[in-house]
Amino acid sequence: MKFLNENSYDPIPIYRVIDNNGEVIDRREEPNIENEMLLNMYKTMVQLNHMDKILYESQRQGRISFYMTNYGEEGIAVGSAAALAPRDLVFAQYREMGVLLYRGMTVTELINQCYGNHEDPGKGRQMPVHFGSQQRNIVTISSPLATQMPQAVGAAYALKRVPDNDRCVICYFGDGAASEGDAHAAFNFAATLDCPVILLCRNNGYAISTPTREQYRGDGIAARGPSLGIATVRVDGTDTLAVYNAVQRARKYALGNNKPVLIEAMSYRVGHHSTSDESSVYRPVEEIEKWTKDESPIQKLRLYLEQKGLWNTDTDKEFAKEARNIVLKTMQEAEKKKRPHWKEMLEDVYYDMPPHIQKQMQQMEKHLKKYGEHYPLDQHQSD
Ligand SMILES: Cc1ncc(C[n+]2csc(CCOP(=O)(O)OP(=O)(O)O)c2C)c(N)n1
Ligand SMILES: [Mg+2]
Repeated sequence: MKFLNENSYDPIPIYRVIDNNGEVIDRREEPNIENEMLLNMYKTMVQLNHMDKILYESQRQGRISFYMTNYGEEGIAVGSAAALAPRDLVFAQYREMGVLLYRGMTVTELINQCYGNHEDPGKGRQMPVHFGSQQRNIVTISSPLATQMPQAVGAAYALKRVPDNDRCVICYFGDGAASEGDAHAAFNFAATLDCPVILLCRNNGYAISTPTREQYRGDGIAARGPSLGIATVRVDGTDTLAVYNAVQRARKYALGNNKPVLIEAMSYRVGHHSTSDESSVYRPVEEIEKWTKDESPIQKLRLYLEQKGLWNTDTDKEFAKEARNIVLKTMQEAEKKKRPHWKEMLEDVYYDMPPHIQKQMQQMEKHLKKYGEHYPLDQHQSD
């Protein structure tokens, strides 16, 4: 008799396409992506980076209430989005703004959401970065961790039942979210119901202050896949081309076989968890420096593009300026836009407003007629 443990197996290797200098490790694995698309991927990552810098600062200045940066994980969002079809359904966690940008959400739309002004499709009823877009097949983000996971699997099951289905589902989640009960339920439903879903774990080393060494035992999230009968790969999440290949092949496999795929993308959360966190309290700065200096996904893709003769220092500087200016200009515009009408807070929950909400609306109306001067109504849209 012999007990098996994680040392009974070799660790699952990390799939890579380029090294830290942007050099292709094995030419056979270099994806065949057109130059224009490669540049678009890189530019989206740079745009995301400038949005992060400015929106983070704008929270510090009290202009928005909350923000979460994507530093270090730009390649996961953009590499995966580029490998999907726009019709594929996205269930995200909250650190995947690059997917939305790549899907064509404009800087204006994203910033309007963060400001919660009247042009925000959520009408200011969600926290910043809780985006959604029906038009782009992106389901609105939920704050409670792992909410999206059983939902994504259920949606994939529904798609499978559509005749001649050509859409898959991608579900993004963090290493911390993977500890939720819902994550385990989602994995097992995906496997046993044979759902065409890509379960993409962003393993960035932390769940707020909890490092992954305290989050799980065994060989990470990837090791759970084979045990449940899910095709699995572990990739370098700072290597945009490796993420691209993994998701492209996962999509083909998921749709071709009506089966799930688990991808564990290894990366590092370079920024604080959110604007409500101060990570220097629980991790050494040297760790952050290492990942910023050697493992930046933006830098790796830039070096690859430079080697292909598609990009250089001048184009980089010029684009960075453009990317920064568009964020600054959009922010100024977003700030001037009025907040939603107060009535919006009671609308859209039910298709037809039930009597008890109608009553609250009338009470509020009466209240504001009498005491309106005590509220900043001039900042909101009016009738
Ligand atoms: C059910 C639930 N518990 C706790 C939280 C608080 N919370 C928000 S984000 C987070 C960490 C999640 O870490 P991870 O899934 O690794 O994602 P990352 O932030 O690293 O991208 C926690 C504990 C929550 N939102 N929902
Ligand atoms: Mg994490």
